[in-house]
Amino acid sequence: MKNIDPGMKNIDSFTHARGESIYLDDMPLLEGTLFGAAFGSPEAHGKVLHLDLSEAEKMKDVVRIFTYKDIPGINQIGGIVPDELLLAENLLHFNGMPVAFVVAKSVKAAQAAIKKIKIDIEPLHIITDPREAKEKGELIIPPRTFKIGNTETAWQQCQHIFEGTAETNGQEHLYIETQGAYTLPLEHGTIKVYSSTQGPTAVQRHMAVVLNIPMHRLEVEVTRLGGGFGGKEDQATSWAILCALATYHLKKPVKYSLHRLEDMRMTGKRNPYSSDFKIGLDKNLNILAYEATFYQNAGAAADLSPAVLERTLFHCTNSYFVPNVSATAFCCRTNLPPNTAFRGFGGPQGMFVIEAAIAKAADELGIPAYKIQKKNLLKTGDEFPYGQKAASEANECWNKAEQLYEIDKIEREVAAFNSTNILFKKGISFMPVCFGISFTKTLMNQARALVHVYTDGSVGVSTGAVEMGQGVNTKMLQVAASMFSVDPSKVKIHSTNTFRIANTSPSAASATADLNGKAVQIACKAIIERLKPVAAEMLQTNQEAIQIKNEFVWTGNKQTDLTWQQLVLTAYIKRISLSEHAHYSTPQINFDASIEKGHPFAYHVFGTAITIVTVDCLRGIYEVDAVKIVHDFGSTMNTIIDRGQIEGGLVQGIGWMTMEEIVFDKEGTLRSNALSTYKVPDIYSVPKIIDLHFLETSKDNLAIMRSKAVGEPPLMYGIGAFFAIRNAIKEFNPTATPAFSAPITPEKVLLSLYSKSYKGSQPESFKALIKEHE
Ligand code: LUZ
Ligand code: MOS
Repeated sequence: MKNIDPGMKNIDSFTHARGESIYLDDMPLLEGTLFGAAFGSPEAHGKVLHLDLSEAEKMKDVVRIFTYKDIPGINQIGGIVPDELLLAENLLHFNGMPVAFVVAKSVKAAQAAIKKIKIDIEPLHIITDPREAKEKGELIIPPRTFKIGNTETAWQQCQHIFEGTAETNGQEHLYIETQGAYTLPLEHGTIKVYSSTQGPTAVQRHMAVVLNIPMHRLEVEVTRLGGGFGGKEDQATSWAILCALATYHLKKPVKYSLHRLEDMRMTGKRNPYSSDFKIGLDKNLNILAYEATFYQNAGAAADLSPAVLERTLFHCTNSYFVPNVSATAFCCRTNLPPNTAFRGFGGPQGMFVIEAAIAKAADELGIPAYKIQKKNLLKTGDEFPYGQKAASEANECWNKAEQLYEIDKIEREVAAFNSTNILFKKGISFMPVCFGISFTKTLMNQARALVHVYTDGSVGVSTGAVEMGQGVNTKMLQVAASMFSVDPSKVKIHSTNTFRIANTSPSAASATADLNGKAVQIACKAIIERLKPVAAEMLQTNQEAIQIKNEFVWTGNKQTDLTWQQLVLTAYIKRISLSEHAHYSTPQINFDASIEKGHPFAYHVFGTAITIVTVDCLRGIYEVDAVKIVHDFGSTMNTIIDRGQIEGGLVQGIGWMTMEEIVFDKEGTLRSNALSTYKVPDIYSVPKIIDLHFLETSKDNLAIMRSKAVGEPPLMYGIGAFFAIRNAIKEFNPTATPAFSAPITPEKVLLSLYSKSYKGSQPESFKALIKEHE
């Protein structure tokens, strides 16, 4: 073993910058490749009366159009609940639901044929609102409740009780690379699948069912994705199976890479939630009781929503200890595209609601929210509503942030600014985050790695991890290089392939580096243990004295002349195996859903963000001046990658909270269906300052090389922007009570600034403006 270099660059950075990295759309195509396009339902809910493909089939270069009737196996792709068809049969459940798959000799011909498909539909009632779905009994799974203590009796001890509602909208994944797949026919009925998926095994498993082909004949291969963010954890599957269905029938390579507009219309997004809360505090601001009811908008099928819902419950108290909690969540079926995993996976939606409850209490009590937040932070040993106990203190990051960033000074400066400015107001917020690491479904917490040492001393590593820009391949390379103590250039991370690594969990839940990295460690260790006796024999010493360091064999603390490469070659000549396939499963985790208690997480990641914003009170627009973060990394193995995850997650969270506004009309048609109508953060909306302190903690943890998972937790720092903007609005209009409705777009800000109850000291010109507005 040697120490890793935490300053190592992402191994893809140069090829990315030069445009040489290979994505699905960069693959050279085989001769005879055909191109697919899906025809999606034009209505959100209805019965198919007649589907007329005749005109489309006659179009030039159209080869064939497939419908559910062409499926040789079972028309079913539901992962958790079997409620999702690959291709619609008689009922249409959302606008964009795939009905037919056109295959043609060019992309243009396929797209042209789509326009010639005719469909008669008998309309059915369309539901877009999760509360309406719940009223009508449209629940995908029975409701779930997490409980600790007894809220019923606790209310009586509360000095203050506040209630309210909170809404969070969905979010487009907007991966730079859209969904897509390329399938090739191989011999003996085998199909090779190139898919832009986070879950190669999910693609393989469902494809096996739909095509009625055993999994061992479906080779799913992934080099890298241009982003996933959860959108390709489950929803890459259908596009790959559609291509494979055509390959199955036509024995030809088939490619489909979705147009951005198709991707936005036909794929699911972050689940919107509508929630009710009730919070009770004693006179010292201790939160004694909390109740929440979550109405999750699942869309038209379960997809991953039941698991997302579970994570909402796991994170419903964020970083706070609350002794009496009762939280219930409803998984509501609506006529929107099935919503799905999105960075944070329901956690952010749950956390937003308790932050809203605390803000509401602060409003009513006339105190800053941070007084309540700080008072109630988790301490070591505090029990979460699901039974696990906190293993560290949430106030470690919080206190460090207060000191390091000189919160007193920030507050003085903001107060001075606000007292001297009328049209611009600043707001501050604290956002503590506590996020559980592990798939909440215990069985998914397993991974495998296949490590080969070649006779020239170079090393090849395969795992179940999918590189999607998050840098997992770099981390896997660091692990293998440090285990063998060889130069990083000696290690190559291979593509993810279901023939090399079987039964993978998706790259998700922030757990990919932990799970796959530990499997790499185990594999490398096994090979080293086989090399040591070889070295001992060559050096005429005992194997306990042998160490491999910097590509040399050492005995005791002395370097010998025996090189790594000589050792490897000798082992080969002696017919010792230089390959290992290893398995890792996270120890100590369990969860019993029948009582909703257990120890589901390997560990928690903590952090605190201080956000400072400026609101332009004439226009309702705002800027994020600074986000100052203290984040608990355990001990980071790669500062560049981890910083990238923190900054990217933060900005994505700010986008969700402030500007990304998904609009479906009452007919279930997506109105924000292009980048012209859906605003994502650009370089101008990034905070002007992002300060990041790497809090290094010495406690043992189950993370890879003690470097804690970093993919999802920082997204939730973005929630701070919502509350900072809200606080700035209140500086301008102290009686304003901006709704807990995210995103807090400039339109909503403007309406709050000049809400009817405005009593601020405004200039004369404003009085006229306000009058007009009323
Ligand atoms: N996916 C999943 C996830 O299947 N289970 C999880 O717990 C999870 N958590 C975060 C992101 N994706
Ligand atoms: Mo994700 S939301 O970890 O695929």
